[in-house]
Amino acid sequence: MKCSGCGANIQFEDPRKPGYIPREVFEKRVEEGKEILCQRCFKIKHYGKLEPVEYNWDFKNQLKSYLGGFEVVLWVIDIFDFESTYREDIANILKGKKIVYVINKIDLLPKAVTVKEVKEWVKRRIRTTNPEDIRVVSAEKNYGLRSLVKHLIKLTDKVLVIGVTNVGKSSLLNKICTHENTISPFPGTTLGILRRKARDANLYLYDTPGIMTKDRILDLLDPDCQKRILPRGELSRRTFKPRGERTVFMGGLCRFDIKYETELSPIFLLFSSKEVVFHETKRKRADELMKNRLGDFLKPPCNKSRYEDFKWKKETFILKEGEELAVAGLGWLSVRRGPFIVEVTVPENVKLAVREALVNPKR
Ligand SMILES: Nc1nc2c(ncn2[C@@H]2O[C@H](COP(=O)(O)OP(=O)(O)OP(=O)(O)O)[C@@H](O)[C@H]2O)c(=O)[nH]1
Ligand SMILES: [Mg+2]
Repeated sequence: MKCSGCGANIQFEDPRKPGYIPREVFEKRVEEGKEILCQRCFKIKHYGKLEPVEYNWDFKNQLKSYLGGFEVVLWVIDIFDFESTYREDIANILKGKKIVYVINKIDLLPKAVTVKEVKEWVKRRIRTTNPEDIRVVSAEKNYGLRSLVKHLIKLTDKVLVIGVTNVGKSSLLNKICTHENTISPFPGTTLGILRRKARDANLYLYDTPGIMTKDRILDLLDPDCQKRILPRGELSRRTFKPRGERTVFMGGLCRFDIKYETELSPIFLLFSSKEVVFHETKRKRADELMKNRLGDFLKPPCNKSRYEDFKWKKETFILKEGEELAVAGLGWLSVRRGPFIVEVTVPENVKLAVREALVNPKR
C-alpha cells in the first residue's frame, strides 16, 4: 500500500525512512475508512513542517524504466527558473516521446508581461514541432489548466508528469484531479508514482518524484530556508545604476562586481524572491560583508554562515541591453543600459546563463 500523499510505500518499522506510519494509527485509519497518509505527509499537511527522511533515490535514473508505458509525457517547467528546470539531460531521456511542456508559475512574473510574450519567449528556446504543445499556466492561480486538459485528451488518456523538484507538479495535479497529493515548498515532497484521475475527463495523470538538481542556489540551502526563499506572489525587483567601483549583492550567495569601460554607467534590474536581500556597496566593503555578514544581513543563507562553508567560483560576462543573466534557483539580472562587464561570484556548482530577456526592457 502507498501513502496517498507522496506515493511512498507504507511501512511500520523505521520512522526515518519514507512511508512510515505507526501501526496503531494505520489500523485506526483503515477502520474508519480514512485516507492513509504517512507521518511525513501528515506533518507537512497539518503543520507545514518537514520531517526529514532518509531518501537518496534519484528519480532521473528510474525515469527510463517508467517511460515505456507512456506515449505522452507532461514536462513541468518553472518559469522563474527556466534554465535549471528545462534541461538537456531530461530532454535526452525523453527523446522519442510526445512531450507537452507546461510552463508553470507565471503568476510570479510582473503583471505587465503578457502570456503571449512568455509563450513566444519559450518557443524560441524549446524546439518543438507543434507550438500548441507549449502551455503557459499557473497551478496556483488556476490559469490555463482547463485548456491544458482539453489539449491532453486530444492526445491520450494517460500522461506521465515529470520535472525537477519543486516546479509544481503535484500542485498542478491537485487542481486538475479529484484527489490531493501532498505539496510543499520542500523539494522531494513526492516519493513515489501516484495515479490520479482528472476531474471532468477520461484522463489519468501520473505524478512522480521530482528530479533532483545540484546546480540551483536553492539546492544549497536547508529545507526551512528553501521554504522561505521560494517565491510567493509577484517577484521583487529593484533598479541599480552603479557608478564607479561598485558591487551588488543578490543575497549572500551571489555577488556582481560591475566593471565597465564605456562612458555611460550601466543600468540593470534584479528580479528575485521578496526574501532575498538586494544590496549595493563599494567594492572595497564587499569582501568584508561577504566574510562577516553571510546569513544575518545578506540572506540567503537564512542562518549565520561562514564564507568558508562554501566553495566559490567567479565567472565574467559581457552583458548587453536586451539580455539577462540568470542565476539558477535565485533570480536574474536584466540589463537596461549596457554593454558592461560583470564578474559574478557564486558557489561552485551554481549554473549561470546569459539569455534573451524574459522581462522585456520596456516593462
Ligand atoms: N507562485 C506559484 N507557486 C507555485 C505554483 N505551483 C506550485 N507552486 C509552489 O511550488 C512549491 C512546490 O510545489 P509542489 O507541487 O510540491 O512541487 P512538485 O513539483 O510536486 O515538487 P516535488 O514533489 O518535490 O518534486 C509549493 O510551495 C507550491 O505552492 C504556481 O503556479 N505559482
Ligand atoms: Mg510533488
